[in-house]
Amino acid sequence: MNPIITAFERSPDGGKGLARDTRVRWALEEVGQPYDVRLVSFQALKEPAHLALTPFGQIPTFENGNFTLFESGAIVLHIAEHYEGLLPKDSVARTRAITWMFAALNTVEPPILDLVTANIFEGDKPWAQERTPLVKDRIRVRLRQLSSYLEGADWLDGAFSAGDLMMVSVLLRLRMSGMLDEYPSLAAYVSRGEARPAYRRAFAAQLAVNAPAS
Ligand SMILES: N[C@@H](CCC(=O)N[C@@H](CS)C(=O)NCC(=O)O)C(=O)O
Repeated sequence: MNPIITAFERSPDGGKGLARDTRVRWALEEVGQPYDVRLVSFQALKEPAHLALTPFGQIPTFENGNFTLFESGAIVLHIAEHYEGLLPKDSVARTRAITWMFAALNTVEPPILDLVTANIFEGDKPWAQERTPLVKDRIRVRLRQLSSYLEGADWLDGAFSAGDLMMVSVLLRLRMSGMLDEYPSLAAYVSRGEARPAYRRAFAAQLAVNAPAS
């Protein structure tokens, strides 16, 4: 039986691939593991059947028989550890790749999420216009650091890994803001991720749900 992941029945981004099921789909595609998807409405997210999978009532979740997981980072790590292709075999290199997953989720993603909050959820608040430039500056600090770390390398630490998968997924959230284009090497890094056949299949699969061809 295939693992089952959950995704929005209708993603607020209309199929831009920003909902976090895309990173899980991408990981499964990279390792060549077929999967099934259970689509969940916003209402169903907060109902007991889904809350039994995650106390936070969010997507994505992952089920494999009786084994269940939530949190996109934990799910991608699980996939990377159980199937070949997303983590190096050498234990030091493996730990470094996992470190990059944490860096993506814990150091780079938070200010990017702040921008989403500032623009979408607090856009009508009186402080929004003053706050947005501050949030953008905090993002730029991370982009500058990451860009100088990459120094033209294709991937963060040698071969493509789950660390890159997570970092590219996080950076993609900035595409609409135009901020990535301020850092051409990062924009190119993200484009390399998007060009991977596994990413393209993952993107197409979520798009088929959210913007089905007429
Ligand atoms: N830290 C969690 C965040 C999950 C999350 O925020 N999911 C969003 C979609 S990308 C969601 O379900 N939002 C609906 C809600 O929170 O009610 C993860 O990485 O999986």
